[in-house]
Amino acid sequence: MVFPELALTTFFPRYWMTEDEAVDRFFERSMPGPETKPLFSLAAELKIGFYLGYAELTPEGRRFNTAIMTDENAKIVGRYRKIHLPGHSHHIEGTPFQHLEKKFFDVGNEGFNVWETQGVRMGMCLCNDRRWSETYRVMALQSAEIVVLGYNTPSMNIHWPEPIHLRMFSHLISLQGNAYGNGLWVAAAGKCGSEDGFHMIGGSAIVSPTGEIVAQAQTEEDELVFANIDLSIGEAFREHVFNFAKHRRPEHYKLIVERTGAGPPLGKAPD
Ligand code: ING
Repeated sequence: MVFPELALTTFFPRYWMTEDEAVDRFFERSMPGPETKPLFSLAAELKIGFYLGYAELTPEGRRFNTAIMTDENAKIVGRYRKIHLPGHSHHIEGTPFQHLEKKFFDVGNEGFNVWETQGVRMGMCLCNDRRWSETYRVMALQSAEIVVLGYNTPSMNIHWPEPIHLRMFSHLISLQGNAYGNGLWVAAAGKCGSEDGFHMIGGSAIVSPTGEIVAQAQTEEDELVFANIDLSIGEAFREHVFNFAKHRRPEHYKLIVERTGAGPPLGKAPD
C-alpha cells in the first residue's frame, strides 16, 4: 500500500512560516507515534506492508521529508529522506503560494537504497525525485524490481505560466520513461485535488517495465489504484535491452558525477 508524500499533514511548504512553527505543527517526532500506531496495528492485522510519507524531526533536531516502508507485520524495514528538494528557501512575492521545501527540509542524508522485503527488491523515493533519472538508476544498480513513491504536485507552476495539462504529462512521462529505462515497476501515489483550497494533480499510477500505465486514478477523490503485477516482465528488460553489465559504459558517463550544473561543451574537431 503506497500512501502519498506528507500523507499526515497538509502540504505545508506552500506556506511561509518559521521553521520552529513548522516543526511544532507538522513534524513527527517518532514513527509510529500515538496518531499513527492504529495504522501500523491495522496493517499488521491485515498483513499489508506500506509506504508512508511524512515530515520527520530527528532526535538531533534535523528536519527531513521522509518515507518509511514496512513489511507485512508493520515492522519498518526501510527509511528514505528526500534528496531532490524543489522550490526555494526565500519568500517569493506575488504568487498565490510558496514552495519552501528547501527552507523546511534538509537534503536527505541516507542516499537512494533498495530493500528486500516480502520477497521483492523494493526502492523508495519522493515526489520531485521521480523527475531525475539518477534516482532510478542508483536503485536499478541495486537490482530493484519495484520503486514506490508518494507525491504532492501543485497543478499551478508559480515560476512560469506552464499549461496545466503539462503537469500531468511530465508526471506520467517521468514514471513511464524511467520505469522502462531501468526495467522497473513504479507505483506512485499522489495527494490530490483541493487541499486548503490549493489544487494538486491526481494521476496516481502503476507503471510496468514496458513503460505502459497498467492502472491509474480516474478521479481526484480517495481511490485505491490496484494491479496484479508480474515481476518477471522486468527480468526480460533487465536481461536484454537494459542488461547493465553487458551494455553500460560508465567510463563515458563521468560528467554525470563530476558536474553538478551544466558546463562548457567538450566537443573538438576530429583529428
Ligand atoms: N512537488 C512537485 C513535483 O516535483 C514540482 C514540485 C512540480 C517541481 C513540477 C517541478 C515541476 O512534483 C514536490 N513536492 O516535489
